[in-house]
Amino acid sequence: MEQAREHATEHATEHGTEQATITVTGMKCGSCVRHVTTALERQPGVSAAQVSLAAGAVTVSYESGLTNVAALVQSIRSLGYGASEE
Ligand SMILES: [Cu+2]
Repeated sequence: MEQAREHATEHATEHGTEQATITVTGMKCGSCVRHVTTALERQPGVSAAQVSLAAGAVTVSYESGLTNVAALVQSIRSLGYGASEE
């Protein structure tokens, strides 16, 4: 996974880095924020995930050639939180 992320970062200009905001429900504390952040940052192609507990949303920077919003939403749902694209 780490290699995939480095690769994604290297070629970000080649393929294009995109940003998406995903609404997340069910996060209650800083531990939830860390769970969601870590899960997203482990996804291939994701360079950054910024979770806002107050807003109930996460802004994800990802490489469009390696992942997509549906996969990111699914990775959050697999943790047990609600997620939908804004
Ligand atoms: Cu929590």
